[in-house]
Amino acid sequence: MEKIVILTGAGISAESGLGTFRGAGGLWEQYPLEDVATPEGFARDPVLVHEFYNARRAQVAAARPNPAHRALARLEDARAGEVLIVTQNIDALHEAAGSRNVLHMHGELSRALCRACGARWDAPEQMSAQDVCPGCGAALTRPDVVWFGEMPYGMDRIEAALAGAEIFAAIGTSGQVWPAAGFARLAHEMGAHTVELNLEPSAASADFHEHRQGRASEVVPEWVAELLG
Ligand code: BV8
Repeated sequence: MEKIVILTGAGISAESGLGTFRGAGGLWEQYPLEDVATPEGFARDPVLVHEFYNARRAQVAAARPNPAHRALARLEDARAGEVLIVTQNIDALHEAAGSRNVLHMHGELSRALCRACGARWDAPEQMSAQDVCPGCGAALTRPDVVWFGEMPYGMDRIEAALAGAEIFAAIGTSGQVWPAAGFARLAHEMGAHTVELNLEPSAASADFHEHRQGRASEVVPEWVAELLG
């Protein structure tokens, strides 16, 4: 199991130009969460939901990793096999920065899923309700992201990694979405040193031994430089 488990949220991608969810002008203000990030919302209006994710897919296509993503890739290179990134983000900026051991617990914008047969494939830039599954031909495709009320991906793998972690860090997450919001407490209870790197305190701040306040593009490279001594 990896010694360093890092949970990332929208805040690590903010300086790459991608919106966060709960800050001023956050994504959920423009689009009510119930309408675009729940299975019910998708059933009600698949056109609106595809529009929402098509807009984000276009935004992500223009985004580049920032120094925070790159610092985590350096950490993984220096500590081979010892770093796991569990990201709540559905962008691929960790991979673009060179990280390899990345688990997308809320799915990926770049992937599509068939609701009929469960097939997964690389999503086109723009998805529509008329798309058909390359596997079974059903016109029942959806973005391969985890909506509210759906089970996040990789939970067994995540819980095993938290149990063995020596260090647990959370970067750029507000600690308001479960079960990710409970990871710090779990890691803390199982003996890990817990570090929160964020612009401001989060809802989970009490679960962390250490806090490094500032923008990810500054505090994450500093933290990694210290770890690599
Ligand atoms: C589930 C994908 C159960 C789509 C998303 C208790 C236990 C279990 C579940 C629940 C529970 N209580 C409530 C629930 C239900 C629900 C939930 O948590 N609701 C909340 C709103 C109360 N949870 C779920 O439904 C989850 N599923 O639990 O299933 C189950 C059990 C059995 C069987 C079936 C199911 C699924 C949740 C996943 C939802 N999908 N996204 C998409 O992206 O469109 S969640 C969405 O919000 C994002 O993925 C993101 O992960 C998540 C959290 O947002 P953050 O990443 O934290 O971003 P946010 O904007 O909130 O904060 C940004 C932070 O960055 C801030 O702190 C800010 O200060 C900081 N920041 C900003 N700029 C910078 C910065 N930091 C550093 N530098 C900067 N420059």
